[in-house]
This record gives sequence, structure tokens and C-alpha cells, in this order.
Amino acid sequence: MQTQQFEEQLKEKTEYVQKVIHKYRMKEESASPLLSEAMNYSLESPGKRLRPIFLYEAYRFMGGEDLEVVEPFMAAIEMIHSYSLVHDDLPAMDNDEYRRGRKTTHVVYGEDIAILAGDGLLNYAFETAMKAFSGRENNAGILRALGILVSKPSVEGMIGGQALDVASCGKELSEETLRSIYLKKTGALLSCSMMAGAALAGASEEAIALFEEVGEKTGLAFQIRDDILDVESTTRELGKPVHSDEKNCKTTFVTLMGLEEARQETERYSREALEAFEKLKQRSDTNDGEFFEALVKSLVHRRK
Ligand code: GRG
Repeated sequence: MQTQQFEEQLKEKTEYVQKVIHKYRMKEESASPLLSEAMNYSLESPGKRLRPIFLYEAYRFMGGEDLEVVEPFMAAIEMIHSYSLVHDDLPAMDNDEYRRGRKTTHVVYGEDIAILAGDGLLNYAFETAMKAFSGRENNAGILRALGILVSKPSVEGMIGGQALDVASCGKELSEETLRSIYLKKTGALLSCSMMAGAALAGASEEAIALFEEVGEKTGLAFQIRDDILDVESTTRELGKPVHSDEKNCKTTFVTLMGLEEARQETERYSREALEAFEKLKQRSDTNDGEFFEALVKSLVHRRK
């Protein structure tokens, strides 16, 4: 796919996701308007929306067509991602003041409300995903996708990865240990997006497992690129503080092997993600997956 065509499609899809998120955001006339406002502040701040886009693309790739089924899940995955960022930025974790070019939620609303906003987003994500059922209560695909949405961000996945990451602070880690932390901390939610999209479309367990592999490899490439950007980028470009890994005494792929080898690792995992996707392409006759592939490739050189 040509770069210009990819960029136009990415812009369109990102705008579509913003609309979906806006449609499903918290109603501010809730029991606590301040809490709802804090939840929406983080949910609607300008992120890349990669996880909902991957969820939507996997759904379409596997032949899904019902927007009323996929959209609640697109909003839900971004709510889970947003909660993880709100908590990750807290003083007890990375203690960051900027995210997506804006003040972090705890800086604007206070630490107490930020903790509750994160909790609220996680719970509201499941309430939102449940909206996919309306009138389709026996839908096996929706049930399977809900199971994925519950389990991948859990203690065995994203939260567990974050706990290992926090506990590793100041320690020298081996490449193998670091890879296993990245697979959980970052890979689990990317896999979750793709697997849930595929499950919603009624994909087989084999196809869902292949999407898990695509997501894990994409997650490794994505997180190693994050390590590189933390060293090479600027706060203005990234919208969040740079040199945060050094501040938090973290072992990263850059500290382990240097910038050049870390770049090669990013490329290697991206290539492996595309190889796993190729196996899915051989089974599918509904969609060519060209945009999906271009999106995975673009993450190797992303600037933010
Ligand atoms: C449960 C107390 C508690 C905390 C949970 C699970 C967790 C905290 C944090 C998740 C770990 C985490 C933040 C991993 C980093 C993944 C990553 C590089 C996120 C940034 O994703 P982008 O670049 O962000 O897609 P945008 O802003 O574009 O959406």
C-alpha cells in the first residue's frame, strides 16, 4: 500500500474511532459528575487509537459486518487502555505529568479521583462491551470476545506484566525476562484487540490463536520502539516525558543491546507478526488485509 493511501485511510479510521468513543463515553450526569468528567478526560484525549483500529480490522478481515456488535468492543478496548495509562502515570507508578500532550489525569483531577477514574473506566469497559448483545443474547462470538476482553488484561496478562515491570525497577534483567514482561504488559492488550475482533466475527479457535501470535509479535515490536523513542524523541513530539526509563531505572532493549540492535529487534518482531498474519490471509477470502499489514509495518518507524 502506498504511504499516502495508508495515511489517508489511517486518518479516516482514527476519526471513525473518535466518533465511536464519543458515542459510548460516560454520561456526565452520573452519580459523580466529576468522576465521569475525569474518565472522559482521559478516554477522549488524543491517542493513536491503535487497539480499536486493530479490533475493527480483525473483525472486518474475518468477515464481520455488524457495526452495532463491533463498536461497543472498540470503545471498551480503548477504555481499558485508557485506565491502564491513567494508573501507569500515577505518582506510585511512573509519576508522569504529561500524556498525549496534555496534563495527566491525576494532575488535573487529583490522585484520588484519578485512581477512581481508572477503576471506573475498567468497569465501564465491560458494561459497554455488553451493549453488543442487545437482542443477540445467544451470540457465541460475542460471548467468546467477552471472555477474551476479561482475561487478556488480567493478572495473567497486562496487569501481571505491569506488576513484574514495577518489581524489576533498578534490577538488571535478562533479555528473556524483559521479553516476557513486554509480552504481558504491552502484547496482551494488542492480542486482546485482534482476538476479540476475530471472535466477534465468529472466527475459529485456530484463527483466534493466530491473531494472538500476530498481537504478541506486534506488541514486542511496539514496546521496543517505545524504548527507542524514550531515548531518541522529544517530549513535544511524543506528548509524554522522554528519558522516563532512565528516571525509573528500567532495563530496556536499548540498555541491554544498544540502539542499533534494538532497531533490528523491532524489525524482526514486526516481520514475524506479518508472517503469522500471512497464515491468516491464506485462509481468508473476504478481505485482503492490506491496511492491517501496512499498520503493523508503520509501527516500526512510528514517531509517537
Ligand atoms: C491496576 C493499579 C493498576 C495499574 C495498571 C496495567 C497498567 C497499570 C499499565 C499497563 C502497562 C502499560 C502502560 C504499558 C505500556 C504500553 C504502552 C507503550 C502504552 C502506550 O500506548 P500508545 O502509544 O498510547 O498506543 P496512545 O496514547 O497513542 O493511546
